[in-house]
Amino acid sequence: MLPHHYLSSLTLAERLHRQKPEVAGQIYSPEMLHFLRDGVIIFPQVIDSDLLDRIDADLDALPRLAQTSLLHGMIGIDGKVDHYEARVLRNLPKLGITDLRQAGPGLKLNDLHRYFDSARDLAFSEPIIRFLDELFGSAPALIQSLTFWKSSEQSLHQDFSYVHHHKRLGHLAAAWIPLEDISDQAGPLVYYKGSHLLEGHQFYDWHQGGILASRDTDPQTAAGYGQYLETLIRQQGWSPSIYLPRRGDLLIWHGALIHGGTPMGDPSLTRRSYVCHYTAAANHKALARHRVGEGVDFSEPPTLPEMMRPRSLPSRLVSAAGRRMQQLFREVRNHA
Ligand SMILES: O=C(O)CCC(=O)C(=O)O
Repeated sequence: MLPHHYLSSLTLAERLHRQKPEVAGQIYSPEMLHFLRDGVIIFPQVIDSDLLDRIDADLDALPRLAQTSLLHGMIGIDGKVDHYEARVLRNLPKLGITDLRQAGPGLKLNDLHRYFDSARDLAFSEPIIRFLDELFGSAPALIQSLTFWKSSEQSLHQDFSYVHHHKRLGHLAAAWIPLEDISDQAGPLVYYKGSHLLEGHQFYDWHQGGILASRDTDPQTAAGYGQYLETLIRQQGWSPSIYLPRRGDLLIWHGALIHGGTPMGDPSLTRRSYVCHYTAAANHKALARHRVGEGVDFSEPPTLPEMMRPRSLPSRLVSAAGRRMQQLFREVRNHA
């Protein structure tokens, strides 16, 4: 995937904003124009407090890790090497972590929206979906959700290099939802306004001009990325913004905005947050299997006529057919 693939896959809103700002100015909301300029927008106090209470209750009810359950066996985790080597929540005690609150920075619970209605409702809450619908020009689709107890302490990066399981890379945005008021000592989110407006020559070369990171990237190239972004930031004169939200606020960032998690000043502080990445529905991998060219076909694969399905046959015929099949199978095997 080369820079021009990314640039030609940008949303119509962004392409218009880059090429014909006066036209974009007549079509899009002031919030969208702000986002297209800065690569980020903050909506103060828009997340429903009942919804936040519901997710709090679900997270509190995640029993201590020592009392594992099937759910814990399924909830994937990610983050620093020791975390993602544990893979699922149930394995954390092997690392000496028996309570999520004891885990150091970087632990992410993956895709809690698959297990908790509260997390799904939060990912699809109205202020997020309304805004992304305008950005993508069609319904947004959730790619992944991440739940953090503490800072990610994640180094500076742009999401499009890492989150790329969708069809048009330029259709990518994320929501950062604080689950509590965030202290400046808790390792808050940092970002650089305007850093999403990359030109073709400003992309990091991960491999032969390619713009995507992979687990196979050689360590030297991976290490060079952070340095590259630091240099770009210095050259462009972009300055850092630190996000210190209150519970109820919402931040949406562009998939190319440079951002990261700052180091924790006080390691005992939590920084509970819920982060969701989205693309447009038509680009989502789950929908991709229904794509036919630029169209969508939801028809089910053809099935056997009802009367030919085994369950509609009288059971003695089914078992007779089964016995005959086994016999044939034995004959073929003996013959071979
Ligand atoms: O919340 C953070 O510290 C960073 C999250 C992040 O970078 C991401 O999910 O892409």
